[in-house]
Amino acid sequence: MTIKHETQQGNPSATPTKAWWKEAVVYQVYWRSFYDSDGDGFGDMEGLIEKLDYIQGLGIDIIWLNPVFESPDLDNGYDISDYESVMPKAGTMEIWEKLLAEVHARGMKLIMDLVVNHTSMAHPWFLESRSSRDNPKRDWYIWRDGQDLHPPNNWRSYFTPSTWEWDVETEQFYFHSFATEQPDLNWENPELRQEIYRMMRFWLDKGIDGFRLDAIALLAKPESFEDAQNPEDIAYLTNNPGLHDYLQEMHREVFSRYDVVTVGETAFVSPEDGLKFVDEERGELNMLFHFEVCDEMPTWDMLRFKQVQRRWYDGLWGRGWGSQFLNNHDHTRQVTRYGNDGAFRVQSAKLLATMLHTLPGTPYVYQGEEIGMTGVRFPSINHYNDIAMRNRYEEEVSKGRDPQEVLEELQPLSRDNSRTPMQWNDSEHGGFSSGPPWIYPNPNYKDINVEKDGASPDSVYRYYQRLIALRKQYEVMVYGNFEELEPWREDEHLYVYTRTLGEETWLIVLNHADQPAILELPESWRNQERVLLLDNYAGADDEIGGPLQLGPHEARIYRMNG
Ligand code: TEU
Repeated sequence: MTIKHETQQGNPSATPTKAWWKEAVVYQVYWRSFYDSDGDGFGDMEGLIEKLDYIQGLGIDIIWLNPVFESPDLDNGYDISDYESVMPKAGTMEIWEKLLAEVHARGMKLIMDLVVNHTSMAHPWFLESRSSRDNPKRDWYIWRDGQDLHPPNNWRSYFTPSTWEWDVETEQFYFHSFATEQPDLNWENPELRQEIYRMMRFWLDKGIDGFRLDAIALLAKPESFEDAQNPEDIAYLTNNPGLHDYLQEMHREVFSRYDVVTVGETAFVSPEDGLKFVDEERGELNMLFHFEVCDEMPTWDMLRFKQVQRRWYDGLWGRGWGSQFLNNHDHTRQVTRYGNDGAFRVQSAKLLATMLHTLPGTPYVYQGEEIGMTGVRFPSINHYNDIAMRNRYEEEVSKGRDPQEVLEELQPLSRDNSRTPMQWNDSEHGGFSSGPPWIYPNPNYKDINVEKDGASPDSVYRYYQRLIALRKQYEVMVYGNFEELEPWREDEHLYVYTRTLGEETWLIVLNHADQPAILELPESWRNQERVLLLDNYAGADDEIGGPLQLGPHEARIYRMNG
């Protein structure tokens, strides 16, 4: 089979092909922070089973489970030491089987988070590989001679100043894109690839419904590891030649044989690159997470966000599929970073949700956003768990920088912001665990928790329920063409766009601001019959023919000529 490498732009006026995973809403469960069933301070799969009705109650279709494989847990499960067993912290294989059955019994699907760019250094494969230069698995990892004990090049990793670690046993460096304890697999080795494909089929044959593929754009490495001009710009770790050959082989050997969904975590991709991963003609992945917002937009910038949405809609629509998210286990909570987690927290949480669920692509709900959970500021580095943050803190302080200044610099984007325990009620530890949690809870759990949200007439959870129910009722929310209304294209606060499918037209109006706004619809829109399908102020609509008077962070969904 010839490898298809050519790719075109998307087709903005097309109607996409239909698929169950395009119509779905995904809920991400960072299980270690979700619910602890046995009081050991860690969330676990038994705890998740106890809360499945809560997730199903939202109208969720797919659960994305962060890694549960055996692991020393230095990077919270992203350092796998056995792909075919379960980390005792999370539970047992029997409990995993029960979880899968309970998810399916509720009509939901389960996708597993799988890390195949690297393993833990405790993985038996790596222990063999590092045991000697002529070990049969030596080439399953990436080993290079240095230059007079210096690393082969000047690349830095995501978590350390160098991607190379010296191994005294065999006197070579091994390559790691993340922590020293996470050696990269050598995807050039066909035997390694086949072993990964066999393992994937092992899990798919158990009945899972797909994979979230971790750091999947990093699989290929360059022929020669030349020095980077700017080692801080680590994009060189991604999208190297040969990547798509591996993904097309993976699709042929694994995904093509099952009715499953695959979503790639693809950092540093543009829409043009992205289409290579998800073009339905190419047989690679079904959808992707790009990071032109979460990696490159430190705080809210509406004009930049609009531009990113335009780029990706024009780049993928009609040919490939994308996702919508503004937080996950690596990125701080959206209402804090991109909304207003103070006076307008509830309205802002609902506005952001309305935006993500009405823009093109599959929406991903990260645990806790459905009750408007916020980021956190712990008082010292010792309160933080995230290996990425702790490594960076040490690196910066070792340069002689003021520790408090470094701490304050790293706090806003620390991954721990979104990893604090799920806040179920106002009892100790937020009802997450009967024992001290593995990570400090956000102190605001007394005010922000599932129980209190549920008792509120302004419940964020109930708003998500209504938003997700609309998706099931109206195909336009999934397959409708996207178009912004001209007068507000360059507005820094108002986001006004339509979704159109056949005769069905929706108008979405968002006022992303702490101030009210008055919106004069264009003549052609002003007098049209309309139905207010959803409004996060639950107020009456304005008179047809008159202006729309929007409160701070007000979001509305209209069905025009409804
Ligand atoms: O993250 C990969 C990674 O750090 C980057 O792709 C980053 O996520 C992206 O640029 C968005 O910020 C994955 C996991 O999500 C993360 O939790 C792990 O620590 C990491 O891989 C290593 O497995």
